[in-house]
Amino acid sequence: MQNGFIMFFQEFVNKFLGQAPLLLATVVLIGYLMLGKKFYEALAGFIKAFVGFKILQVGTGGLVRTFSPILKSLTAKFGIKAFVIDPYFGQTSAQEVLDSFDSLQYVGYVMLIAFAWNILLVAFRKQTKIRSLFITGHIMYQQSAVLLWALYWVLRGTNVTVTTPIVIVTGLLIGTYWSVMCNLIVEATQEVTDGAGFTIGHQQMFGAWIAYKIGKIIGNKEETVDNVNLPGWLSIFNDNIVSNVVLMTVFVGSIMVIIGKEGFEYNTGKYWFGTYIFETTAYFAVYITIILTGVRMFVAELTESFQGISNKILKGAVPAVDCAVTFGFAPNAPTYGFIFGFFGQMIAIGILILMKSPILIIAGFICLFFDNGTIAVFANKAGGRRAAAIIPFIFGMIQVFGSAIVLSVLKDNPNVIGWMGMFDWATLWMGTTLLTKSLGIIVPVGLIAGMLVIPQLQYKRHAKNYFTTMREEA
Ligand code: ASC
Repeated sequence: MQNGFIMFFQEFVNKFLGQAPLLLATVVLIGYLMLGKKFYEALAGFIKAFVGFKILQVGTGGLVRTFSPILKSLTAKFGIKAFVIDPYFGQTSAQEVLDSFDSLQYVGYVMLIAFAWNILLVAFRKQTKIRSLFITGHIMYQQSAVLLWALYWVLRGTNVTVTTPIVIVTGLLIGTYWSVMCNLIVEATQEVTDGAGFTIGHQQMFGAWIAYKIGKIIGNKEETVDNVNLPGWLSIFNDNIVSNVVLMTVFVGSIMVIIGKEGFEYNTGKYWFGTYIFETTAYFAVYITIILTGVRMFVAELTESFQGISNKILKGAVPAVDCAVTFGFAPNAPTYGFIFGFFGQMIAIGILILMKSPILIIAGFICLFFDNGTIAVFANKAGGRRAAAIIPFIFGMIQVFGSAIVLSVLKDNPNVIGWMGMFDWATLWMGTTLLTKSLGIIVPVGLIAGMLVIPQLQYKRHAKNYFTTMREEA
């Protein structure tokens, strides 16, 4: 009986709460019901949120499928054995390592503890000053898995199953990170989206906040990437589909040329190498358009229905959603981020090769595009084109070096094929993992307490607008 219940619970966690579209659609459903909508209206919201999220996933999946083989061929061509910095390579490593010690199921518990902790911190927001609830389901699962793997590995690192204290501490730590960091970026996101009422719940919240702060210093916000009114024929670049395709054909196309025809499997009866390159790189714009369509669809539902939840249990809470949602507010910025972050990463990888580093890093598309794309959106808002170029360039280098450092303590397991690479994971979580290895579980425990101070400081600075407009100016 008891076993049956535990099994059902595990099934529910894995096959429901661990499934981002279902989790989000359910949040929408509950929100609409709380708003007092008719059941069939709530159900319609559930369906649109689910389908919107699935469309988003078709877009992200398509991007990965298009670009992964190119990056892989690059590796194959130059005979490099290395780790990929991409969230799905990080997640795969985490799942395989944990599974080899029969501990994969604990990821679900970590996620539940973290989510419950986030809800609790928002419920007591008068005291905690935390206003935002992290609801990016697929990221919640991914981060729970990767952090559990990293902490477990440096704390135990032997063939024993994960212990309860590690599960609880990991859950509270990742939950604190969600709560504090998506709350930290509320004001900046409001500026970026002109008061759309949500915040970012992703992998570079700390990074986007830094980019926004530095952007103000190094650039001019008036010279935004989207205000580039190019002369004459160049005006075709004002259209983000056109500029995406042109830029991708030049950048990714050059890589494909360097790799050479033999590096790709394509139908030579149907394509010349040139048309194959053009079609492949044009898919970039195709998938971006799909992503934006999906995002708009589910975010529309989420934003409306979330008011239901926040009005009832979490009045005034701000939903924290996928970073791609900000892309629509500065359509050229992600391209800037991608290109300059790419240069930064390539230089850093070159330095690793020159230094004969035992760990080589391979660039991953998600990290290049979504991480630096988001960084560029925030940098652009605060400091325009200059910031949107310089900051992703530097962050690209940090992503490579930080990931190489953390992999130096995690690599000694055959299941490890990569690391997240995203900014917060190359900085904050890199440091936490290394410090935990030398000082023990006291580090994550101390970090929970330390991070909770941040919203208090934030509140002191913006007390007047903190719970109302959440904008920088009154
Ligand atoms: C990630 C991840 C994805 C993408 C997506 C971007 O970190 O795991 O699938 O970024 O969330 O929209």
